[in-house]
Amino acid sequence: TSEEAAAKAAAATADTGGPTIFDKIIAKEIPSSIVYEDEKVLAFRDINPQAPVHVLVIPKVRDGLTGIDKAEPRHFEILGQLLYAAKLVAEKEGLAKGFRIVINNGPEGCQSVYHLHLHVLGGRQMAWPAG
Ligand code: IU
Repeated sequence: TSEEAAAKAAAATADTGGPTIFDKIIAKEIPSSIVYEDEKVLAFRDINPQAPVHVLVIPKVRDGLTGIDKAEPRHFEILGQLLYAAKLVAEKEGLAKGFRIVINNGPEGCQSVYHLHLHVLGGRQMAWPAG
């Protein structure tokens, strides 16, 4: 609904460059349901799932990537690793019929956590355009 969309927009916050809740998830100070992990990347279930499968894929080291808008050539490798990890997650979660990868950026993009993350959504029919 438009009310839900407005609530999501209101929840969007600004990029302060400070630590985020994801640092604690990476450090395992806050428990999360981990779906995939390697040296560089962590993937865990979103606490407020928007689809039967909703997994967040994040770099373990933020290195300035509060959002995709901060990407620089030095990030080329980790950006590829994140996208590849998202594909592995989709495979592992059995999303053979399709899925969606989303990056929200900035207030108008409804970003609420300023540590780059890919949303992997699936397990239901998606609509287009996204709200
Ligand atoms: P966004 O693209 O910045 O809006 O996505 C942030 C996501 O992080 C959002 O879907 C939240 O439900 C999710 N999340 C989480 O999984 N665990 C948390 O402790 C917090 C947010 I805070």
